[in-house]
Amino acid sequence: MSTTVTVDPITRIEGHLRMDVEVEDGKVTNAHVAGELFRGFENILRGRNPVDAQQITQRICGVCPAAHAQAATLNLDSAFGVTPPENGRLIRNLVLGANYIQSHILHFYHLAALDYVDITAILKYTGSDPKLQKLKAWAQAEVDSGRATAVAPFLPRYKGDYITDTELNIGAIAHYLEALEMRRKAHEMLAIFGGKMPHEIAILPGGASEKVTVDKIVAFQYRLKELQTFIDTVYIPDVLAVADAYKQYFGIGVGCGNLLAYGVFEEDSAGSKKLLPAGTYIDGNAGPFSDAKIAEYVKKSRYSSATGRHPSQGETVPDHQKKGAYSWLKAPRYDKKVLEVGPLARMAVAHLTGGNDKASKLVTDTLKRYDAPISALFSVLGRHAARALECKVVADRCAEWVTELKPGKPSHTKFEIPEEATGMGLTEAPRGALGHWITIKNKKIDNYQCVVPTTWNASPRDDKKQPGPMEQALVGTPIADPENPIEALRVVRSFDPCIACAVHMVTPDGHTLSEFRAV
Ligand code: NFE
Ligand code: MG
Repeated sequence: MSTTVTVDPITRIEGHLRMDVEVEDGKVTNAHVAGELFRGFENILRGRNPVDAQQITQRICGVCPAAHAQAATLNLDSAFGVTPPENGRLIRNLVLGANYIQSHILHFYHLAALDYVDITAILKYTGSDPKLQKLKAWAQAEVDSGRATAVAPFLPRYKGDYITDTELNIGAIAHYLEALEMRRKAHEMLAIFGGKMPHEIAILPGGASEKVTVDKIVAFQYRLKELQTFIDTVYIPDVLAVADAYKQYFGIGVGCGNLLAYGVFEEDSAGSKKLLPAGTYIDGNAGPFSDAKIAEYVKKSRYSSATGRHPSQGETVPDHQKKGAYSWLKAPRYDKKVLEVGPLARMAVAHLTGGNDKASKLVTDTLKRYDAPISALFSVLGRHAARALECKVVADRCAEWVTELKPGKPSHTKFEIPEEATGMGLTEAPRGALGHWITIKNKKIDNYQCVVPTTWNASPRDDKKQPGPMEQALVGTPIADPENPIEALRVVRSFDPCIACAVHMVTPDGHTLSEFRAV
């Protein structure tokens, strides 16, 4: 007999995601994931000055605004026919790189680790670290209060096979706190060249508005050095420690097995060479990427607009009562196939195409450590490992880019808004392939479309009934106790979903629809 397990909303991710899984004989046999909010940004952009897209699209999300700024700016660069000077290109890479570092650390420590680490171990702490003592005192007082909401947001939680070694748990909790500090430093690093975080203001069509000075270079460098040390000596070892304790998760959460990367971090002003290359991996073969093969399907999505459109021709007409539809996410497909995006896609494409030797060596060495075949990458642990290793690749390259900046040289090339033009901006957000498309008429935005990473990964079934990558990854997941589906949540969270990016809700008059508190 099968049981349907619903988790809505899934906590410790960005935004609202719902999961319905059917469990039979202790395994997931079918899965639906759904974005529960409408994101109307495409419609907000119509009729506005094209340059506003850089600012407005960043409001899609507070976690990855730098990626939206980058996609919008590349989109406008292509529509306006401008390219950035060297300083502009490097500043863009440093701003986006700082956001990658912050986002990957956020995901592992603050969104995913508590699926494995037993946070209640803090009550057993006997050491002298003042931060841990303070956390213990707070947790103890909360427990003693006996309130139903005590120790929120850490408790209540699903029961599960958490790490039992107290020392390992306490060490991980200490790193949880340290990671908060590290993220602050990464935000500061971004703000040095981006003006502020979130929603930076310095990346513009034609380059960047910040002037390069020696003090900014040094301010960036000393923070980055600390982050590099944290990545090498804390983050990567912690991911490997979780992998050592949960080796079975190299075989859980496999997914569609197809990967897509648009490529990211321009290594020349024309953008023809990227640090992490564009490419695909489909049905076991690595191949090139062509944007012409992208289309968004809406049969099961709450839109009445046309299905199967290339994003440059895309429409966003919401239809909340559409029959048979179950998600506010569209279903992007590549050549009609289901593809996963994200750090795993980027690192695997870099490895398989030989596009980045350092990434390739890190992937090979990690697989060797576990005596694992390349197929082991398609898993919960494969995604976590790829994210941590990518964080190192990006941080180490940022340390080189910052030394290539030239104080006193320009960061920006002038642009003019054309009467009519089309544009495309393809980049990679921390969570995967991100594309913006624009049509300009009378110097105003006539159409704007964003296809974001989580739209790919958490997409619903398409017109051919093919489930999305996350839906496919859930099938086969062993569930020890349907009342506590922690294993399925580990699969979902390994993708680092952000539904805030994938959808969004507004009312025309800005009224509050309802208020609630999740405990
Ligand atoms: Ni809201 Fe985003 C990233 C983008 S997500 S976090 O990374 O673009 O799908
Ligand atoms: Mg869209």
